[in-house]
Parts: sequence; C-alpha cells; structure tokens
Amino acid sequence: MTLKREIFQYQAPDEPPNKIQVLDDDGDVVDEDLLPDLTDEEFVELYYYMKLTRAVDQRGVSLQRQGRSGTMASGYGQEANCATAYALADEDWLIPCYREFGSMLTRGLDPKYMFLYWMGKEPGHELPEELNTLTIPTPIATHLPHAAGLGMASQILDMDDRAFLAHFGDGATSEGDFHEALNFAGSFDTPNVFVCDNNQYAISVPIERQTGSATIAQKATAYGFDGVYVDGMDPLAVYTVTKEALRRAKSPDEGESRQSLIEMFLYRLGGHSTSDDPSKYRSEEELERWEQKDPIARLETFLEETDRLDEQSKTDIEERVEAEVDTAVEEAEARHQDPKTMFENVYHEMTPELQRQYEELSALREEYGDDAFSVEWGF
Ligand SMILES: Cc1ncc(C[n+]2csc(CCOP(=O)(O)OP(=O)(O)O)c2C)c(N)n1
Repeated sequence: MTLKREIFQYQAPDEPPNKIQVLDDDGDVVDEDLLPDLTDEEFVELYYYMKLTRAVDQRGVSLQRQGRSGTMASGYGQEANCATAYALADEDWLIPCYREFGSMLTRGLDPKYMFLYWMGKEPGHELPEELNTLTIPTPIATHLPHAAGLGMASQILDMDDRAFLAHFGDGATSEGDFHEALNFAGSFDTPNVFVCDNNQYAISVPIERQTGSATIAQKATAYGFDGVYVDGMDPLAVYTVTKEALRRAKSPDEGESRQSLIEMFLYRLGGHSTSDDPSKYRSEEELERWEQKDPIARLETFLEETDRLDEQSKTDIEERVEAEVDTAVEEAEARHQDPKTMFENVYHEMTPELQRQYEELSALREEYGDDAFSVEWGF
C-alpha cells in the first residue's frame, strides 16, 4: 500500500555536511573568519602542547616495547584534542578518555601522571584537584553520565559560570551510556560539551558498522541540541568550535542550545593499543592518505608561514619537550607500587578468591622475582 501523502518528516541526509576547517591539509588558511582569536604566544603554546603530547606518546610506546610499562592506547594523529582543552577556562571541567590524554597535558597535568598510569601505578589516577580533570576511564562511555551529572550538580549549586567537556570515541556512541548522558543533558539543560573523537575505528570495527548515520554530529538533534562536524586533525578549527560550544554552554543566545555535540572527524595513525596490529584491518594506502593530514605538521606550517615559529624556537621546543619527558619517566619509574595493592584496593576486604590470587602471585614472585608479573595484557 502507498500512502496518499508523505508522512515521514525527518529524513536522514545522504551526505555528511561540509566539515568545519580553518587549515587545509597543507597548513594554509582556508577560512579567515574562523581563525582563532589567539595571541602569537598562545598559538605557539598550543603547538608546544601538541609536541609534548606526541613525545609522551612515542615514549609510552617505546617503554611498553622495552617491558618497562604496560599496554597503552597511542594518540598518534589525534593531538588536536589539545585544542579543546586549550579553549577551556580554569573553572571548566575536563572529562577525558584514554586516547585524548593530550587534553589532560594541555590542562597542565604533569606528564609523569601518564607514565604512572600506563605503568599501572595508582598515583596515575590521583590527579591534582585544581586541574578540574577527571581520571581516565577504561570502560567505554561510562564517563559520559558522569559528565552530564557534573553538569547537573553545577546547576543545583548555582555554578553557572562553568562548562563540562567530555571526550569519547566513535565506538562509545553505541553504548547505552552515551544515549543516557546526552538524553539527560538535553532534558535537564546541563552545561555540557560532548566531543566525539571519531577516528573511524573501534579497535578493528569500522565506523560503517558503528552507525547508520551519515555523521555522529547529527545525533545531537535527537537530544534537542546542536551538533557540529569539524576536521578533527585541524587544531585551529577544533579550537574555534570548542570555544563557541563553551560560550553557548555558559550563556546561550536566544535559540541556541546550551549543549553541543562536536564530532572531530579524524584518524588514529597508530594502532588501537600496543597489543594491536592495525595492518590486519586497514590498508597501507588508507594510512598514507591520512598521514598527509598530520595535525602537528599542519599547525607547524601555519606558524612558520605566518612568522610565529622559526627554526630556533622549533629546536627549543623539541629540547624542552624531550627534557620534560625524560624527567617524567624517571619520576614515574622511581615510584614504587606494591603489586599487593591491586588485590587490596578492589573491595573493602579481600575476597577469598582475591586472597588466593594474591598468594599465588606472592609465591611466583618468591620464585622468579618481579619477572613474575611482567606480563603483557590487552584492552
Ligand atoms: C564497556 C566496554 N566494552 C568494551 C571494552 C573493550 N574496548 C576497549 S577500547 C574499545 C574500542 C573503543 O572504540 P572507540 O570508542 O571508538 O574509541 P577509540 O579506542 O577508537 O579511541 C573497546 C571495545 C571496554 N573497554 N569497555
């Protein structure tokens, strides 16, 4: 049977909308209107944080390969998340995810916390309170209801001068927690900015198997707020859209939603984690295509072409970053963590099964020394 008139009013777009972009793949400005309003020093500072993030990332992978650290999820290629944190005010809150640790470093977190975290040492979770930054969650999307809850708490406490920005991957959008958080934020009108780092894969599952929507950004409509689709490997575009989303979160104009869903469309240039071999599910050609969009190279070209960065300052930043990473690794390695704590800190009292596991590990350590627990695990 065919109906006499069309009753479906909402139709899925066939094509993704245009991506918001300030820099093209070569680092040339393509949209002057959206160029961030930053000082020369601030532009270079953002670049410094991105370089620091990559250096921490590379060292993290190297330490894991040497058996000096556990599994880590590399953020190689995703360093433009530094730009979301760079747009935050001190009183705002960052609710990060494991791959977006660049945003945490940009918030002022000492890189030693990242190494402690990857080494499985507990202080890696005990972040300085004044950074208004939650610790890294491992379960996918569980931090999103926390972000919405923080937004609601700020309303109850009449703290309407702050926003709550959360990062998550495309895979997270298939979790109930994602829908619950965005639904909650839209219906309670909380000051939230949700940032999906859509790197197009959840481990080996491609984005086509994650959603039938043309974009993640368009999902915002269903929760009653606005979405924006941005080139996630263009740090200047990411900064501009985040700044705007934060303004709306704190004081939306008539007709604007307080919440935003930002989709950073990008690519992870490394593996899912140090346990992953992406060549099993991605082609060499695809990787090479996305390597041309490297966010650090693009910002670097922009800074050089606009006389904000020269060879000397580039070398200075590289040396500074290397020294900071050396110190951070040294401090993290020096921190002793008794493996017993992983059994002790689960429940108030160790259950009989945990007690049994603890005794087994103790016996192995007795026999083999600390090699007994240097095993590789994946997530
Ligand atoms: C609730 C839950 N289910 C499954 C996993 C296993 N897991 C770890 S990372 C990951 C993929 C997540 O993909 P995405 O959200 O796109 O983020 P990305 O890793 O690509 O940054 C999965 C399924 C988990 N950590 N938590």
